[in-house]
Amino acid sequence: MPPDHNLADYVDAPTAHRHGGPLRVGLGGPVGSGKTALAAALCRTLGAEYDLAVVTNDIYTTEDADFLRRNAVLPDDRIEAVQTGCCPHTAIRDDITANLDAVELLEARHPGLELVFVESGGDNLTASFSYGLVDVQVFVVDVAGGDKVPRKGGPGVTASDLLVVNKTDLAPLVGADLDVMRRDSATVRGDRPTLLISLREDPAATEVAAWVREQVRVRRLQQG
Ligand SMILES: Nc1nc2c(ncn2[C@@H]2O[C@H](COP(=O)(O)OP(=O)(O)OP(=O)(O)O)[C@@H](O)[C@H]2O)c(=O)[nH]1
Ligand SMILES: [Mg+2]
Repeated sequence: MPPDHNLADYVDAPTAHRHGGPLRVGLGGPVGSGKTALAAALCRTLGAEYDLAVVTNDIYTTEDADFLRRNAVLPDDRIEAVQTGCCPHTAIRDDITANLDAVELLEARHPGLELVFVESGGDNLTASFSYGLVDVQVFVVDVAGGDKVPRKGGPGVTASDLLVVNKTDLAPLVGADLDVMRRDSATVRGDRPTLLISLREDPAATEVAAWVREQVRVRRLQQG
């Protein structure tokens, strides 16, 4: 790859919701940025509105699925864990078989399924989902990593359908300037949306839930 080439160019382009069945929403991002906390929040907020389910990816454990079950955000039979055993991005981009199997299992178990969240294992700024696995993808970074993160780019930051900058409550503690994060996100993402949130302060993830509702609405229109 030429050194000045943007990795985002290598992300396969969205194919206008090619899947039948539920809308599949990928939740990716660095380790600890709040992907599981966001999945839990979205399940709590949207669980009564949609027939929904979650797939979690962990490298060596089923920790995230166990967390969701423990917190009873959804009935157990709507939560599936994939143990990747390898780099998280491999299972969401290169060989997506295990994740597709998990989604299909959930679809078979719940024929009316409308919405599936697929949480990637925590990775780094180079991770992104194959659009063979998800219809839209959310990339979650956090304020604690420093306000330089958005301008460092990477396909998740630049090309995801929604960038979430989580843990804004920590900004004063780590000296992060939220205006810088907002400005740099807009610069690298163009028209793609970014939301700065704190799941600590808004455990319902109100704005992200509204974005997901809009994605479901668009999908229904496309499906006729
Ligand atoms: N202060 C603060 N902490 C948060 C917020 N959101 C999540 N956390 C905490 O951040 C830690 C990591 O959150 P997770 O949801 O497990 O992050 P993750 O991205 O799923 O982590 P991995 O799957 O291990 O990559 C947990 O201790 C959460 O309670 C937030 O908005 N503010
Ligand atoms: Mg997690």
